[in-house]
Amino acid sequence: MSQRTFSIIKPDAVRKGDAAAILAEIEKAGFKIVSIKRLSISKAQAEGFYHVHAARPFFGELTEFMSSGPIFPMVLEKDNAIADLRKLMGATNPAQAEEGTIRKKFAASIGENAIHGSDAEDTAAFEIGYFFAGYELK
Ligand code: DGI
Repeated sequence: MSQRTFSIIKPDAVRKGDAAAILAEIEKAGFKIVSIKRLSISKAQAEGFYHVHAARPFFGELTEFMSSGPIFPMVLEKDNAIADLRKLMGATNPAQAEEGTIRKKFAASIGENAIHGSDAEDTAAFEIGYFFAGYELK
């Protein structure tokens, strides 16, 4: 069944000029890009997005990083999109990411790991709504 997920090309990848190469991997893997934009978010906006991680020791570092430069939030669609994007991304820590994954190719560290992807249907719905209005998702 066709499913939507939410992804972000993170500031490290945008800074390195890897955004288009990552988008190419995503399209090659069969995802349709439903909507995409380039913007910068404030630390407070990053804290709202990552609220589930608020108690984690890396929360400050994570939200500082995510507000450190432009990002590309996007909505992607394909059969099994949520699980398939997680597979394409690879492990959170690029040192543990499988060969051929986006994080293996483009991420430098567990903190600066190139790409975000929703981990479940409810988080995908929250995350899509955080960055996109309904009229942007036709
Ligand atoms: O769903 P993931 O992005 O693979 O990973 P997650 O939901 O466990 O964590 C969300 C993000 O938080 C992750 O992409 C990078 C950051 N993070 C996770 N663990 C660490 C971390 N950042 C730092 N600096 N150190 C960590 O141990």
